Order: sequence, then structure tokens, then C-alpha cells
Amino acid sequence: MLIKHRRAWDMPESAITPEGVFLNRRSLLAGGAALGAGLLATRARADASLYPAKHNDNFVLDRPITPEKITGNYNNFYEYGTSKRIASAAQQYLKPAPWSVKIDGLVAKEMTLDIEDILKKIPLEERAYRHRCVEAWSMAVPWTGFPLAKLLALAEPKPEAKYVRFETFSDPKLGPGIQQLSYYPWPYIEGVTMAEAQNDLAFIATGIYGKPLPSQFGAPIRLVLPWKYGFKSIKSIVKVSFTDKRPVGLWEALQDSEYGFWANVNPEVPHPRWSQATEQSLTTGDRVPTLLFNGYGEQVAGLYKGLEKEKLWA
Ligand SMILES: Nc1nc2c(c(=O)[nH]1)N[C@H]1C(S)=C(S)[C@@H](COP(=O)(O)O)O[C@H]1N2
Ligand SMILES: [Mo]
Repeated sequence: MLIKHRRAWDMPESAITPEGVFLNRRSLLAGGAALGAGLLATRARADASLYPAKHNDNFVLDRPITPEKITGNYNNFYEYGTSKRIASAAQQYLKPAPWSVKIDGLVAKEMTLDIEDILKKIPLEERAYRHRCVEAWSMAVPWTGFPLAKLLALAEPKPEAKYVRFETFSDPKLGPGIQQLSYYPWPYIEGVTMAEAQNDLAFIATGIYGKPLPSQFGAPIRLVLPWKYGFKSIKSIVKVSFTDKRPVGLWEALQDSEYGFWANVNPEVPHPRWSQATEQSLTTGDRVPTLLFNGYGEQVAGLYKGLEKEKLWA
């Protein structure tokens, strides 16, 4: 059965200006686009008893939470193609258990942790964050997870470590878009500085809406950097590496003039192909002003003192 709800925000692909539009668009995943009735059904998982986690009241939003039926059907996850309608394909192909994450590079303790080990070692909390895609749409969601710094501390990074590099799975059996978009430099990579990684806002999500992450959100473990454009928030992480070289992300490798390393949200610095002054709320469909650092300047502006010569905003 094909159920399709049209909303103000449900723009035809031609009306939006996505990442990747400079490349040939291809339709892929034949049969994967249909929205099944059981789309958002939560899979029964061993860790489901950990949800919902205690809500952290320190992160207060200026806007309502976007309903799951909207955010769960409008995702960027290029391992399943260039469309926003990848939820059913992600649920079909991405099996979030068993799952392990390797932590390596400039660390005292290299380790490989099963997702269950991570959930046993680090307590979960819920935080409501704004989320702003470089394509100028936005949402607000309740993530469940823990500060990134707590995961990094387990491996005891060495003083020489300057950056943290994250990597997504690269097996096309888990994400058929990897094969179909064969000219993309897979796997999806992203990176941050050690100082950014240690900031309390930098979050690892294992859940959303009070339950384990549905596949399309980047199950079973993804990064959330709410003051940066969404492409920095890498999904379905399999490797975390400490390094002294600045990591080059997948988007930066494709088009560094449009998607740089820093990618901090700034309404006054346009993308080369569109303005960043406003964004379309997925909640209401309205255009609303974009906030500097997506509204998180108080927590993160200090990270960029002395870096004014860097391309901090793209
Ligand atoms: N592995 C991987 N991570 C990814 C992406 C992707 O294509 N692959 N897309 C990014 C982009 S562009 C955005 S805006 C967010 C979207 O997250 P959401 O679908 O949970 O809203 O995920 C980011 N993380
Ligand atoms: Mo994005």
C-alpha cells in the first residue's frame, strides 16, 4: 500500500537545492521508495528497556518538537540514495544489531565495542536539539544518547590527537546507494577538532523520540552536532579514529567550495548556490530566520576564537 501525505514542506525534488545537485541525479532503489504501513514500527531490541531515558532540562527549545511522522519520512542518508524518502529502504537493508564500533588511532587503548557494551558503560539521557540542514530545512527533535566526550574518554586519547574522524559502514549490502552512487567517495566520513568533540553539546545519539533509533536516522549510533550544518552529523558509525591530520569528509571531498570542514551555521554567509538567511521548518512549512550557530553560540562560539582566518561557515 502506498500512503503519501502531502504537506507544505513536502516540496517536489525540483524545488529544493540539495547537497549533491551538482552531480547527475539518478533514480535508484527500485521498489524501495514505497512507504509501507509499518514504516515507523519500532523493532524489538534487547536495549529497548533503556528508553525513554531521563530528559535533560538544560536544553530548552524555542520551538515545538517536530512530529516523528514528519522527520521519520524526510531524511538525508545517501547510502540509500539521493531522495528524502529512504526510510523503508533503510529499514529493509540496515540491520542495527549486531553492531560494533572500533576506536583507534592516537589512543592509549585501542578498542572495539559492541553497541550493547557502549550502552552498558555510558548512561543515556534525552536532549531536545534544533537540527539545521545545509539545504535550508530544519526540525527539532528529542535525541537519546550521551555526550561524545564520554565515548572518547574510554579509549584515552593521546596528547598528539588533534581531530576525531568518524566513518560509516561501507558495505553495499547494508546500503545499496553505495553501489548505485558509485562515483561518491565512500565511505561517508566526517571529522571535528578535539575541542569541538569535547564540547558538551557534541552528542552521540542511539535513540530518538524515547526509543532506539529507527534505521533512517542512522541506527544504531550516530553523531549530533546541533550548531553545525546537518551533514557533519554522521550516521551509523562503525569507526572513530583519533588523528593529527584534519579529516576530509565525503561532501568536502566531492565539493570543498560548498561543504567545508567547519560548516558552522551562519545566516549571513550564503551557500554558493543559495541564501542561508532563513530555513523552512519541517514542523510548520513556514520560513523562519536562521540563527547564528543554530542558536547555540553561547555554548560554542568560544571554540572558534583565534580561528577567524578559517572558513568557519561553509
Ligand atoms: N552516513 C551518513 N550520514 C549522514 C548523511 C548521509 O547521507 N550518510 N546525511 C547527512 C545530512 S546531509 C543530514 S542533513 C543529516 C540528516 O539527518 P536526519 O535524517 O536524521 O534528519 O544526516 C547527515 N548524516
Ligand atoms: Mo544535510
